[in-house]
Amino acid sequence: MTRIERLWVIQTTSTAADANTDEGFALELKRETPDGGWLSMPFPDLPHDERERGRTDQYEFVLPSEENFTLGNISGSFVRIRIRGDDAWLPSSVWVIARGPDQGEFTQWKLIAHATPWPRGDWFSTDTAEGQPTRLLRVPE
Ligand SMILES: [Ca+2]
Ligand SMILES: [Ca+2]
Repeated sequence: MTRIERLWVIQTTSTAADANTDEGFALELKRETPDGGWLSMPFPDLPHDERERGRTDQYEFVLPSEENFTLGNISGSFVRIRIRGDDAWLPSSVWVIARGPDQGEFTQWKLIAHATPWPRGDWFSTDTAEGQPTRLLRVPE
């Protein structure tokens, strides 16, 4: 069982009107243990204006050492993005890639979500008239 050490989120903001935002976000992973709840990690701040229309942003997350998510079990059904405010955001694509410990050429990788195109009605917002505060990154059927 290979432990996930790092995750990357690569997301493009839609070009639709008002798709951009300056709100904060968290990446949340459902723990594999029963009643384990969700691990919530804030998206790091990048040194440019993030989530502008048409912009692609890439974020790296290092999982806390005490967390034990495994490459074999993770999927987009256990990963969600949370918005922290009511300036709604709409992506056009979201990719999530997980990596095990660095073992050189034997390092294990897994693509765990490739929601592209992102459903055009699936806005993020804490204002439920405009969207939902969290959305899973399930691959569309
Ligand atoms: Ca912005
Ligand atoms: Ca907006």
